[in-house]
Amino acid sequence: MKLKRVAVTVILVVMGTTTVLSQECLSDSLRINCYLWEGATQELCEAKGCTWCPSSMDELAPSCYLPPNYGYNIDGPISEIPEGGYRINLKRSPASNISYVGADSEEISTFFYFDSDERLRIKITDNTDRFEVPLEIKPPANPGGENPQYRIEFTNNPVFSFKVIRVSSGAAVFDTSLGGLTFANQFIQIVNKVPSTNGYGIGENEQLSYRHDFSKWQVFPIYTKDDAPLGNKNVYGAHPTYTMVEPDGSTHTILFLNSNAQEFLLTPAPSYTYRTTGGLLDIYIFMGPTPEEAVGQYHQAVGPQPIPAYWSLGFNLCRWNYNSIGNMNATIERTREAGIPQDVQFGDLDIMFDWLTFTYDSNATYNNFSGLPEFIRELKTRGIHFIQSVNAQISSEERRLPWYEPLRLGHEMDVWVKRPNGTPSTGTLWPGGEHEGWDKPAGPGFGGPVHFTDFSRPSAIEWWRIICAQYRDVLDWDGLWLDMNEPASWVSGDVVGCADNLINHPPYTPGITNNISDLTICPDHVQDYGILYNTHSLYGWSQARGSFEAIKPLFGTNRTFQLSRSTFPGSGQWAAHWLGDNFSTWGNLASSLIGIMGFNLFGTPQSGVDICGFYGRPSEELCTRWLQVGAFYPYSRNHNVRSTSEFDQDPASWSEASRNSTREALMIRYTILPYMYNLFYIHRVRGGTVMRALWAEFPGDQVALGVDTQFLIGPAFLVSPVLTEGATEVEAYFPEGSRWFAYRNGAEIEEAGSVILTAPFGVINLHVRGGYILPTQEPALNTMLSRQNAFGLIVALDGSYAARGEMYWDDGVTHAEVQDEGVYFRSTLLYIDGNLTQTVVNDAYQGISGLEMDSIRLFGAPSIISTILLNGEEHTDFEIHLPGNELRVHNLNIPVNSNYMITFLP
Ligand code: MIG
Repeated sequence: MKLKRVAVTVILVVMGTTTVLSQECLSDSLRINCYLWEGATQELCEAKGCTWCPSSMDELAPSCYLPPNYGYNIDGPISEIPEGGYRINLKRSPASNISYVGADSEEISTFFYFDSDERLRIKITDNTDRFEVPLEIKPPANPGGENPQYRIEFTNNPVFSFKVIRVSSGAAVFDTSLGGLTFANQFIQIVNKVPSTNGYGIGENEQLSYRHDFSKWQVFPIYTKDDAPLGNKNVYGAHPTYTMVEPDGSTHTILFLNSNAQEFLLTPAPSYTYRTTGGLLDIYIFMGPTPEEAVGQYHQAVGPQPIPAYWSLGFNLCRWNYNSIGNMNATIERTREAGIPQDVQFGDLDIMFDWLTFTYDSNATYNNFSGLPEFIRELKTRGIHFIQSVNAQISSEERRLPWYEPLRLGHEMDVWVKRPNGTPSTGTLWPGGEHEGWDKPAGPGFGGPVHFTDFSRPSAIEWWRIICAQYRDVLDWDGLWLDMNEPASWVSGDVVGCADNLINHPPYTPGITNNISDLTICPDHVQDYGILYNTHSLYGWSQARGSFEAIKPLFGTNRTFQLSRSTFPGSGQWAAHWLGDNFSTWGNLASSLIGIMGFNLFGTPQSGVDICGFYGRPSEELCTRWLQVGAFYPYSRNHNVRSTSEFDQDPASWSEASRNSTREALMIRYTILPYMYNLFYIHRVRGGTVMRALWAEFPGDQVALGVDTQFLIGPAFLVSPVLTEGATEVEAYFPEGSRWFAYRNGAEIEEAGSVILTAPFGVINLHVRGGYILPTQEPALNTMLSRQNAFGLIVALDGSYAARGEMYWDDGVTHAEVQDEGVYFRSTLLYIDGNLTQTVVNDAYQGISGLEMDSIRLFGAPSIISTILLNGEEHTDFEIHLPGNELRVHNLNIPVNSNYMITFLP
């Protein structure tokens, strides 16, 4: 057997000063709630065996809390496990007979798996056959390892607890010494005292600050739900993961791989108290140590997003209720006439016949979409791609038969989620509802009956492939919009209700909206991979995966695109994400930054929100500001609710001043798209974010840790938007020790710290960070056109007048299985001592030949440049722009895929 790779220290702590004598009250911040329900009294509390003591200072702290002898004790010798690591068997402590909900496991085991130097897995289970999430966690990049960044310490006094310690600093990144470990059939709890309060992530919910607030005993509930993002409610996705910056700036990411209804409680200890209602504890710790490394290790484990189709990174237009091809076309036309780029057009419910998914209203029965197939083909010749929304809920009304193929074939191929008695689960949704002037009602019983596709069943994937192939023969869509996949329904449970049992009505429900069958399938209904009680929050994840597998072959060697509303760790492998039904408010504009940065942590970098807001009518000012910000979302789409009082909010529907603003912002997006594309390449091969907060680059900067009103695209492109009504300036933060240049004229920020920037109506502030080289391309009205244009570089120098960058390029369309086939171009770029060099690393994409690198913008040179040598020959076509002292070089005409050197002389 191999030698131990990780030192395990057993510390026998003699009951010391931290353990409180029986009559004293435990300080508020260290308490673990012992009575989970409302209305705790001394009587109820003590009857349970818990400790009662009214909280002294903090009104939110529990008065009824666990005594120190609650938990598990080590039982028998510690054994090594073959995968590398240790197993510790535990028995419930005889000193405490407290049980939260009953059915506690008397014997459990904690497994420490030393996956790699960067990655530790901790699994806690009662060794019975419990549900485990069917996500394949990828093996670590460097398995084993001899030099782990962590070590583990544990103690058995007064009960078992452990610490995962960062070797380099001594910080405990996971520390269970506050107690509280619980393993019951429908209630599992672990309390993790954390080393700082700089925590980010956990979702999906609307968070009003990016950095978590540990002072308010706040709960982040997790259970996928079709609900508008309004504060700490559980909404569409489930992401039990956070990233934390430690006191010395080292950063780790932790995943709690579990799909049951669950919650994180943030306490002032500070701790993340984690509770789930099933499955087991399967915890992955990614040690970083830089923020991008920690997050990147997480992405590599759950599976990163493939490099997106290039066109999907252009501007997307969508609206619910164009109601006719005429309106859809008018929007596209006015966008083009305004000189505003567009790469994608969406179709929503209104194109369908009677709201039946996989149809279109060919005879203009409800809405005039006859001729849609021809219209879509025509759009494509102009470089506009088409994406159509679909639902996994299929109308089950008898009257649809025999002609409605999704239902007929679905029955035949047996693809539905089932009731315990084997008949298909039935909820209700759009199809079958009235049409004229009818909006989504609040109560149950509206719409028509639907069955739910079981994407964990192979026959369902096959069925989906057949249905999608048939649909695509009719409408030549390029990708699918997977909506309502929480899964949503308009009845709670089933049209016949849910059985009264402990699965449908568990003893403890986390702080989710209403209950676990609210507007969705009954928890005791079944999919191939388990009961919905366990799999509910995996539904959208399984649809994205199954649908991707089904439709991928339809596109041959080409990439397709999926946009999924419900997500779970690993979803990024198959779908991009938008954050659902937001509101046209300034507040929602501001929280969009937090939401999208969160999804970049979660592994779906291609995320965005409905620009200008879904519900409600934005003012021109709000929509214009939002379009300026949305131009830099990794995924950029304008979308709008249907409404009885019809109104448009697409960019060309506003005044000329607004259109000018949008055009400029989106043209900048298209200009820097090669830089953004390279970030998606990096995400694919190493993991990491596309949109990130300043702390991701400056984790040691105390101010940067709290900034969530600005964001970075990659390491080098900073967006400082206006997020409040009427503002014409913004306060922006520029960290010490870095240089920043205004994107538009190269003017340097003179002093680091908080800076007031002017931001008149049409302007969004953009800065490029010194030390970086950004590949760019001349923009155009869509990427089909821009991809034929000349490339350029923005070279922004750091304090030692150096910069570096890289470029990835491929055809943007065929599958770029980068490691396997290598049909791509890649180069590194370096500026040092006045010499800019490109070194080609891989030159296997033929389509790049013929394209030129034409222009350079140089920011921050130490002195005015007077001579430029291109591969040794003098090049005279350049000028200096004052006051920014930006150097602009033109007409270089260098083949993009060549090794070159450009010398800049004073
Ligand atoms: O019941 O397809 O979030 O973007 O426009 C509403 C109609 C269904 C919800 C999506 C929204 C979409 C809408 N859908």
